[in-house]
Amino acid sequence: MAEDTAVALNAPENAPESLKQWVGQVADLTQPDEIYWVTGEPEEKERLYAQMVETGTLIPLNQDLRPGCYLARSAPSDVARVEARTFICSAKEEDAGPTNNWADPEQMRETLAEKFDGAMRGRTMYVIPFSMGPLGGNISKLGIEITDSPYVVASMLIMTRAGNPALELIAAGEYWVPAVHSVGYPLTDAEGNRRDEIAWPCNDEKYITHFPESREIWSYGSGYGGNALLGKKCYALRIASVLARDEGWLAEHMLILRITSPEGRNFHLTAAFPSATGKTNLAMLRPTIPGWKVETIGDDIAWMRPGADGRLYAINPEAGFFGVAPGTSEKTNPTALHALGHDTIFTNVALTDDGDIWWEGMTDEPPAHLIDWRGNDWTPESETPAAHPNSRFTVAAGQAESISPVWEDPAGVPVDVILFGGRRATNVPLISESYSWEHGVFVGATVSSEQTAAAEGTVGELRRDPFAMLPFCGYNMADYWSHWLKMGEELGDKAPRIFQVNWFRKDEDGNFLWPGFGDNSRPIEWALRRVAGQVEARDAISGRLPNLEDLNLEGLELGEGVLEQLFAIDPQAWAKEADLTEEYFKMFGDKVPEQLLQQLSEIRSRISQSA
Ligand code: SAT
Ligand code: MN
Repeated sequence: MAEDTAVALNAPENAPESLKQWVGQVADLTQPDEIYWVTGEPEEKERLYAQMVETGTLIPLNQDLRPGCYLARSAPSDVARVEARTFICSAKEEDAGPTNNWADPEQMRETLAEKFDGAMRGRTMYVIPFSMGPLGGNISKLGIEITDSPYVVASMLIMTRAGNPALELIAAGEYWVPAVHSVGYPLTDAEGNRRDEIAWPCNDEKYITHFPESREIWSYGSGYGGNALLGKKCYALRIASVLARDEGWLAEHMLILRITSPEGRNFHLTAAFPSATGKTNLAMLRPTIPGWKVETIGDDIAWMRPGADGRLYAINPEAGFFGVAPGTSEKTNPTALHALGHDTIFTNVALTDDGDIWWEGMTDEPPAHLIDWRGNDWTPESETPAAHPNSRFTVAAGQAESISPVWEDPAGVPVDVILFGGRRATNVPLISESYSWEHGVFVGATVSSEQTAAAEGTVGELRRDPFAMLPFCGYNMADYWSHWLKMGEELGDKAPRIFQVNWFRKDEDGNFLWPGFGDNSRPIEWALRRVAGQVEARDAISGRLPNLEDLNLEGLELGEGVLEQLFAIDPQAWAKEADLTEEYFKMFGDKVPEQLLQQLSEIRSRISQSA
């Protein structure tokens, strides 16, 4: 309800009228005590952090060991993205498709109006202008996030290019996406009674909502990660995938690498991997083959657009890494670990007695005593993990020693190779090249992981994660496949080559066949040599496979027959999988593009030829 004593807008002079109007409307609805426009200046950060230390939201770490580093502990009920509470509110249900939660936009607007009514009472409402992608770049896009969480402001300042420069572009008339966020924990009630601030305010009821037609985001009740940092999954994937469909580009859940060969040729690769398949490690790959250099451009999201020369150009729309902490070690990902030495926000990791951080997998031996992510004493005898399994680090991408000098090139980098990975104990070879763009889209559409623990479902069952976009596609997944096919037609022979990789194949005793990590550079090298026209391949059911002698295995000891097992293809098992794919496609009804059904029948004919 609008009050007579409306809060001062405090808008900067260059804020356009339409933006001021929208901010005013959100303020009328949420009734904050004050409005603050984020500038991105260094003093602002200092003030914000000091204020969060005071409320207990941030705990300063030992500043000698980790200068500029802080620990946040979330509420135990607010530790991850909540897919069951994530909604695509398209006018028509079929436009959300069978893989999304759809909600009627009219009804959702009513619900949100109720939830946001007075939601920011007693709080400061922050207005964050931000750019996804380098400022002013032709693939980049702008947004405004309104939030009542200073933790979100601090995180957005790391994860996006936030503040005055972004506002200047908006003032100059650039398109921007509106995004509203509240933790849903007002400090004052309608009668003016006040309650105390807590370290991690949030609400048990959560709504992460997207309106693809009006291109808006409204998020209520959570302060954590992708639920609250609305530039990331909400904008850069769900809303951007809709923009990309309408404007002829691609918004993808992909890392971006620059790889330089010993001869000095630069290749650029993007890669989609489902969760728990080592995507962050690949983004910071340290190749074990001599002479090759790998640089990071992005670790999570790629926006890709055809350039004037007809090739596909990719940017990382983000400015930081919001990475899973547990498992990060000097062995698994030294680059990530080193990036966290200063100016990092850690969320839900454990605290050591000397004011440093620790998580499972960081060292072989856990410290004798810790304070766990809930703030309780912890010893190696404790039955619960010290760090939450989804605990995170938030760090500027520029802090990674692997960051590429071209990572902020507003024009992006030309993509040579697209990789799709899954977590497959069987069937899928170490690397396989798609026969065509259509075949590559089929491979992306059928990406899957085999369930390995009973807790995840039936062991051995395939969990599909098409393009690793299952929770991130803002419209009907089958329409998204059609969009990819259309992009392939436009790119023609300038399209990147598509490969499928699988680091997770096992032998009969359940042991991994491939060492992974730095050695993943070996099959990738083969893919790049294919692009350079330097090696032949042989046709197989899955796609084109390396002639085994072409793989660079220098310095790697593989057991007898292991390489053959890594590339073994059992026609019967593939026939079974083709049946599962046919079943899976049925879920999308007649929206499944004809070309993908054609690919399925081509696989079946390759199977019958080889049987
Ligand atoms: O919380 S995020 O959405 O940023 C990360 C993830 O869950 O993939
Ligand atoms: Mn991700």
